[in-house]
Amino acid sequence: MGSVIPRPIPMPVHNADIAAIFEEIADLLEIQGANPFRVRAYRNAARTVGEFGRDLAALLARGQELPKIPGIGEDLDRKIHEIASTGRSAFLERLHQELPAAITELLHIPGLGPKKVKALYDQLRVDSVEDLRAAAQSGKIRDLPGFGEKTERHILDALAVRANETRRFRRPVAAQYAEALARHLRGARGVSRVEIAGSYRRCRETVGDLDLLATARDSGPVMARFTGYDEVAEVLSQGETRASVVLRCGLQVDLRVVAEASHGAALAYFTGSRAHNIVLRKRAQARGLKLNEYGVFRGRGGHEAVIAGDTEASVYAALGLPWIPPELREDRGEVEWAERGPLPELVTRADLKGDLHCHTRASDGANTIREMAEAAWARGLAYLAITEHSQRLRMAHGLDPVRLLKQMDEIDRINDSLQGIVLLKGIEVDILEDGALDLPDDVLGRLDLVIGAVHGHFDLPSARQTARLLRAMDHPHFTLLAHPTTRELDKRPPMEADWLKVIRHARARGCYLELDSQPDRLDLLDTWCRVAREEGVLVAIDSDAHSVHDFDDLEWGVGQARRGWLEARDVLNSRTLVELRPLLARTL
Ligand code: DGT
Ligand code: CA
Ligand code: CA
Repeated sequence: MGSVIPRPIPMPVHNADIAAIFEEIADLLEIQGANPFRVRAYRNAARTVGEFGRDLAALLARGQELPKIPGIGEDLDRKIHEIASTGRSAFLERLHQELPAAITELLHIPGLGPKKVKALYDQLRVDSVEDLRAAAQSGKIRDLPGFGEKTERHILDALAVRANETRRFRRPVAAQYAEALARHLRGARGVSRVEIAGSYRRCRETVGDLDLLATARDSGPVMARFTGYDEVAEVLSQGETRASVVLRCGLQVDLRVVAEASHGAALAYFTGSRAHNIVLRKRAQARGLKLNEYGVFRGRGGHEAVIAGDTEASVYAALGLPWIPPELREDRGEVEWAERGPLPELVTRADLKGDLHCHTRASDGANTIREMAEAAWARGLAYLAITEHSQRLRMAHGLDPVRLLKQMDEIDRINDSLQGIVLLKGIEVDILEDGALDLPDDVLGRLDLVIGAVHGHFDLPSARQTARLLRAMDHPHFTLLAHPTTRELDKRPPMEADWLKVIRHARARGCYLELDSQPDRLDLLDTWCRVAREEGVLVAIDSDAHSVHDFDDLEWGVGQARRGWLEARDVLNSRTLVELRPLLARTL
């Protein structure tokens, strides 16, 4: 037998890794005081690549060309190739030689932008979080020009919050790591199934860690393949049937290996949530049964007999329940509901017939109207509303009445030559501080739909914020409230308002609420989706696409809608265009 020399496997690189490198380049360039357009190009590229639906490195590895991505010119394209094949960027390494690497971490501290970081570095030689804490504690920061005592206190507060925070990963980012690792494990000898359980399977917007479940005759080969995975930075623990690792990106992954007979019970257990599991376990106990990750058992001591466990459905059936979709397993009444009658038939991506919110080059999008229409059509959509920003949003090239009327003519012309998809004329009009809309009535009245959105004054007192939203909806042409709470993950909390009142007002005025599918928004939140459903207000699951690739984000919106118990009939854009038109016509 000849000796086997293991072939080095190239380190897998994911879009998130490429995005992180671009983001870091942007940060360092900004600290160096580089041209703002150059900095912006890297930031935009980071966002586009990070949220791009397909794994770029995997495409290249298969010898395919990179798809044309808006905003990615020749130079960035070359850098993507370099990072995808080597995991590194020579340009970033050069920047690192010019500036300490730990300095980028300072930028992630709320309140510290590149200017402040540069000042701290230039004047106090602060180049790490530890230095920053020491400088703030010893009162040196307050004396720097542009800082002051208040800033110093904010820095100390932010550092305290940071110490208590554990990092969570957004769903699309977690998806790339999870799917690649699951695929890798499926190649292990004797493995029949690998599933991703935990909060990921419940479609939470972020995950704390990944929980993988493998079903195998023998745990050895799959365990070895797991701990030996190229992206593993550290093995935290390793036993015969369980192991935990941390990937290079900082994401923790737990693996459990079970036998075929326990597959369903283990999948239910590791899907959670914890609170749902507790409800199930109590229910089992009340029926004289025992439930754990190996199965459902009757009897005690030496006379235990397994009555279920190979499938999830068998576990739920043993407890007198129908199978409950993972998205509902949050102990929000799903078990009682399942006991009394049928659970909702949750909406799927295939139910979406169109999309009511997107941007083109006319405002801050990257593609033309026609490109957006064709991309939406290619993803199975039959209608698409073009909804640019309105004039107040100058940064986003918002449209004034003249430009909007011109665009409406353009849409008519394009519609004449489009097949398979119809464009609707809309606008994402700004809701001003007092609830007035940013464009005149006679212009809004000519559109197929009017989406209203808050883009400023997020922190009004709750009563004023509520009044502002109600007033906007009172407008005769108002159709849909975009990303209602305006929260952005890691950036902005939901606005304070009386949301039940807002939802009931939407019902009374015949308007609708949006669930924006952008992975950092996913707004309306799941719990409010459910209230909207109960109050009889339809929710539109929109992409808010700014480029042709963003239509893929609808998947994340659908996940959130499912967590909100929405069925197809609760969703505005599950209607065909013929069904939709009368719903958009406001008669109030
Ligand atoms: P995460 O990771 O914070 O996004 O949330 P999960 O739900 O993925 O939580 P995780 O990873 O701690 O555990 C995965 C599942 O395993 C969890 O949803 C339920 C189950 N589980 C883990 N530990 C316990 C436990 O001590 N009791 C019960 N009942 N279930 C547990
Ligand atoms: Ca987890
Ligand atoms: Ca876990």
